[in-house]
Amino acid sequence: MRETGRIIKGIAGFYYVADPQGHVYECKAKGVFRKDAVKPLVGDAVEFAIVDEEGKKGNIEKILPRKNELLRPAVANVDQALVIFALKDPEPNFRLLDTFLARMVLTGIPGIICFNKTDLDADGRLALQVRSIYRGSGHELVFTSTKERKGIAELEALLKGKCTTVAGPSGVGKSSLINLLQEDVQMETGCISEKTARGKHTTRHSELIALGEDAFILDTPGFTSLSMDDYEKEDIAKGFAEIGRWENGCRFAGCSHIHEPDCIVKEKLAEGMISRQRYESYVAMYEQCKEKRRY
Ligand SMILES: Nc1nc2c(ncn2[C@@H]2O[C@H](COP(=O)(O)OP(=O)(O)OP(=O)(O)O)[C@@H](O)[C@H]2O)c(=O)[nH]1
Ligand SMILES: [Mg+2]
Ligand SMILES: [Zn+2]
Repeated sequence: MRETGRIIKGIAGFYYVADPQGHVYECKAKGVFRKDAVKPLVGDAVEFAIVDEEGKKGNIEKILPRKNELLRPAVANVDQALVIFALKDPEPNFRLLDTFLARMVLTGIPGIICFNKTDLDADGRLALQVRSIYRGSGHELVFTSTKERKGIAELEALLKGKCTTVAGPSGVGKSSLINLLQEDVQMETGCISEKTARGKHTTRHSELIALGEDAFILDTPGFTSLSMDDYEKEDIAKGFAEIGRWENGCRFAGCSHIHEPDCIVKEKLAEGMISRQRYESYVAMYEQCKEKRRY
């Protein structure tokens, strides 16, 4: 008998598929690799055959068409991405954040920025700095502290009715935030466990988690680098709303907004309409993309 379900986790060649009632089957994906040459992703809607009802085992027969898919994190069918950084510990890597955001914009997936660990920014100086950098970016911006349970309701409101993938570097509090958002499942976080004393826990597998009735969130492993190698340098400006909006305003068609005269982007930068931090990310990404073309 064929059932439909959604892949909620994939570990070592097994896929955990939840049916509409929430029963989870441990599935293999024999056939789909060979037949369709696609690798199942967490978030995929699938048709699967139940092999053993008692033992809750099955086999994925078909991956249903995807609305979208991401490479990093490797997930499918998301409505939006919540990219989490810490205000400090670890220090935010703005280049990495801007690369992630640009990739989302170019993929057509709304990106929400969350800065966690506001408790480490007692005077609010870091939050203020971050606000001014992302003011023109078009991305929703929220601040949270899992330690002081701040900003959680605001975040919840943004997640309602959506399937959201979480993304961000290791140690910023992704799993801690998800734990606060849902009571049932506890993701293991980076605290040193007193019982096992095995050290920090870091998320190694993406997992889809239901948050109440109508929201889903994907906890994902942290990443340390991202590139734009799969894009053309001309595309990058479109990944920055505050730069891309001036597309046709420069003297030269195809202006890189770096060395050319009569460049409206450089004018807006000088006027303070575009943040220097964002512009620098853009330039670095553009140069990196150009570099790759030489080889
Ligand atoms: N001060 C402070 N520490 C926090 C906060 N949120 C999380 N932490 C701590 O940050 C560390 C990392 O938290 P995790 O939730 O495991 O981080 P993660 O982003 O899931 O990390 P990976 O799974 O490795 O990608 C833990 O020691 C948490 O206790 C916060 O709001 N404030
Ligand atoms: Mg984690
Ligand atoms: Zn220009």
